[in-house]
Amino acid sequence: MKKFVIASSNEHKIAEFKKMLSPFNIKVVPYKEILKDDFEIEETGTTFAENAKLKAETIAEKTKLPTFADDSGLCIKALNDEPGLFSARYAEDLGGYENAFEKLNERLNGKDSEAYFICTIALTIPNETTHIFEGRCNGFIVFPARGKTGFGYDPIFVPNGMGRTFAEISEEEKNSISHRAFAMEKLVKFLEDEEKKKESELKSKPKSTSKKEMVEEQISTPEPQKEEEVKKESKPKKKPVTQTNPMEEFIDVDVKLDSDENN
Ligand code: ITT
Repeated sequence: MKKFVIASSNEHKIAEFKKMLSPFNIKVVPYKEILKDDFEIEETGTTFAENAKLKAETIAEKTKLPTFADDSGLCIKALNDEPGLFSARYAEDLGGYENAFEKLNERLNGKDSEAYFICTIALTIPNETTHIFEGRCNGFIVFPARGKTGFGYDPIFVPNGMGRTFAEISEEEKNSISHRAFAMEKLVKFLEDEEKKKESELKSKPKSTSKKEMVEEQISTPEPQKEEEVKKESKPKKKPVTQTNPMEEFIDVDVKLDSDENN
């Protein structure tokens, strides 16, 4: 079982990620379960990727564990992609989602309601590069709001080809077509590719050819000792200290990130 810390305080997002990643044997641990000090990460970025990176890197720095974060939002084309990056704050400032729906209805005033949800995930492995994965779900906005499942803007968003809002479909259905699911799919593929790369590197590695390995071999096979020398060794040898890596279960996949194509 691999474990990743999630740098999010949004319980709905955390629940979606947990469900999406469990079939891949990946456990998602909210950062608040690990870090005792209660603090919020200020989202000062100007893009979804910047904010996701900021969240993942801040928590990875504090926990020293592989961490991912999602920055997401609803973009309405006729409103210059608003509320977009400020989706959470837009609803907060208006006193909740019901008020935000009302405001958006007023602003759209019957205009074309083409929209999309976007999700950008940043994955940070401590001391390595941060990788970015993006997913989108295209659809349109409907009023009045419909449905009870999901969260946030789900009751006013109808994904293309669905006919029902994100809040009218099951969690499983949403998790198979959502912006978050598409971004997560890319992340999982990346992990699988890294694992395959690592396996084939191990297989193709020639046995004991490098200088380093020859030296190591010499160190591990010392000259046989003379009988007298063996007798002189009266002191018992110290027990070898076996070191365990506290991060082992978190880095079950030893992700080697030496390039960042998505950045
Ligand atoms: P964290 O930063 O702690 O993860 P947050 O909710 O503040 O939580 P964001 O800054 O990424 O996260 O804001 C995302 C907002 O976009 C979210 O609060 C909703 O308003 C909206 N949103 C994103 N994905 C959504 C989804 O699947 N369904 C409905 N609304 C969504």
